[in-house]
Amino acid sequence: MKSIVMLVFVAGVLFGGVFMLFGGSSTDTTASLAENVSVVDGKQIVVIMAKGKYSPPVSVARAGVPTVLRMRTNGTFDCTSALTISAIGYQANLPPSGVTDIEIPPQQPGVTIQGLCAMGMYNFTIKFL
Ligand SMILES: [Cu+2]
Repeated sequence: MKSIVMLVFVAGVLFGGVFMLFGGSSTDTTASLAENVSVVDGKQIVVIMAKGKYSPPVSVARAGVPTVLRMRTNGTFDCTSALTISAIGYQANLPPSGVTDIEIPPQQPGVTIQGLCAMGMYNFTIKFL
């Protein structure tokens, strides 16, 4: 009788462990990342378009890996091209059309980085999970 109780207990721990293992690992796969976030050669690339607004306005990225913020412009003559990201001390004017890569060092989980236009009207955020 004692051994049956023990067996049920062991089985419970095993199932619980397996459930936690799979439950835990599924949360950090690329499936949970936004469409504009990809991982290339261990670096994650977050693509954001600047034109009249920043899109997408919110991105979810992975914490703990080096990140490239890839700003795209295409006939952008509004102030979204004057970009400030104070968390990393970045401030620059993006070209009217083109691609600007901005390096973001690995971030802690839970950190949100915000990009802001020169006049503070438009912004985007990247949440690191
Ligand atoms: Cu602005």
